[in-house]
Amino acid sequence: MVTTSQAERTAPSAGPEQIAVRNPVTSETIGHVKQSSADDICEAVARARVAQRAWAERSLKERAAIARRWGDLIWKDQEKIVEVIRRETGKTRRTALAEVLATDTVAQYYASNAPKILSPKRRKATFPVVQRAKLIYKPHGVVGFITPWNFPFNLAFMDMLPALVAGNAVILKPSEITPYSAEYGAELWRQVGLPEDLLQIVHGDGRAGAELVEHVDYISFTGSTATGRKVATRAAQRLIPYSMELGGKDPMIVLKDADLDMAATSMIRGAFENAGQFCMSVERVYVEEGAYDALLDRVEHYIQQYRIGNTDGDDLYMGSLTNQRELERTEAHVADAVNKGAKVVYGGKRRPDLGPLFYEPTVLVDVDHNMELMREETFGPLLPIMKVNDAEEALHLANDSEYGLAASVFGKDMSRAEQIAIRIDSGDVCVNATQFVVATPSLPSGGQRNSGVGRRNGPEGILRFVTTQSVVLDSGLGQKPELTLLTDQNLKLVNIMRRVRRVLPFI
Ligand code: TXE
Repeated sequence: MVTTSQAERTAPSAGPEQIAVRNPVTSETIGHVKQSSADDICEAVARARVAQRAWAERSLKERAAIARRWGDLIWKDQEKIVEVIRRETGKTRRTALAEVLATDTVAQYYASNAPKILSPKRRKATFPVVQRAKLIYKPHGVVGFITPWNFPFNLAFMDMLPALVAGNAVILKPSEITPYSAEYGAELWRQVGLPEDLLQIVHGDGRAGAELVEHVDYISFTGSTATGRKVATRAAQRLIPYSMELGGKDPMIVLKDADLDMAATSMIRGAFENAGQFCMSVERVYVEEGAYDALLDRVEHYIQQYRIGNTDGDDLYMGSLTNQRELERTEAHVADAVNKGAKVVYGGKRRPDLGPLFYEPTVLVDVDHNMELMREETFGPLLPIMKVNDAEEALHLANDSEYGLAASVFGKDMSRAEQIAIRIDSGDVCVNATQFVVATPSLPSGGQRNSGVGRRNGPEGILRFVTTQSVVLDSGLGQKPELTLLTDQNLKLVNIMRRVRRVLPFI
């Protein structure tokens, strides 16, 4: 197990078990973390089990109060967090700040709502008066988190927050590409009084992630569909519950009555936020024929104003990509599309003058579903726009995907837009907005098909971290000791209850 103090930044000459962490803008090595061994992980889980018992004894209100304090602290410390995130991701100040603010909204939501969501619930007893039936919630124990590099602060903590409030201990394995945002956030948890060993971080590549799955009582994974499938397979073999937040290929549909300025700016924002390294990026756009030319005109107008750069300025919309593999995949998707007849109307090139991993925000037209960029997740700044005959064709194409994470529909007739939106096979959908489900902490967010299993946020996002215990309390009123349950008296009672419930179903 590697704690903050152990994960000190060591000299670049560190040994083979150390993983180098790089600043993607400067290529400079900013530190190393030690790859956790199987023994490290095993010991971390054992310590977490001890800490969890005492934590679960504390009241929900107390646990929620610590989450609130952590939210307040990250709000106060946002400048420093932004700096830590930027150093290992290369994103803009504003995008890094969005990670902090989004995490805070989740902290505030669960601090306020978890006590009610997890309070014991009364259920209907089979024999009212004689019996009481109730449901109580119990934490799983030790919950493991395996998280990616694209939002290294937000994705490390947004799911962990409800797990902790629910009474679990947590072990986090952040991406080996971006371990320091997680380390910094964990240090802030210690500052607000989270007990020792309740939140521990283990480091390393997939080997550490796979080892973690072997020991925990629940696994929450955010990352690629391919790795998610491996993790889910192992979790199923161990019969532990899990949730998977995986990739997406999110469609946007623009209806002919849409406000085209709003649609154009939203698709630019939605496609290029975090340089497109966002599972909920707008990845493909379908525009009704009647609006197509005017929409393209608006996109070309606004894209000229979309500033990218490598400075600290708050006037930038897009920074560097975080990893070389994504840059290469983005280029490969553009090359494949152009070979098959697509046209690049804006961007389409690397920007080595800004840094080794910069790529221009890129708009493509004349695209179709034979092209990789309309079917595979890109994780780079591409915006392919396709003309369709009508909304039905747009819907058909939107649903022609192995993914089903988020989607959006733009149109002034809100009820028509909503009718179309809810026919898209996705876990999240917005009308005249993009990515706003995940920014609404009261709503469960997550994917269908290859985009995942389970939901984060909302009551569903905390209920996944507890198991239920159902309790029946029988007063024994009017009962005699009997060797069978189906006595004549009980049979009469069943008969009466059946008739009563036909008339008064709420009893
Ligand atoms: O993900 P991986 P990568 C998508 C996106 C991206 C692709 C690959 O398309 O291009 O995934 O990204 C750990 N057992 N998304 O390679 O490999 C790993 O160390 C257990 C979508 O970064 O899935 C890291 O902590 N764990 C996405 C985490 O899994 C393993 C976010 C994610 O790594 C493991 C990121 C194993 N066998 C990428 N192998 C989203 N949904 O937001 C690796 N890991």
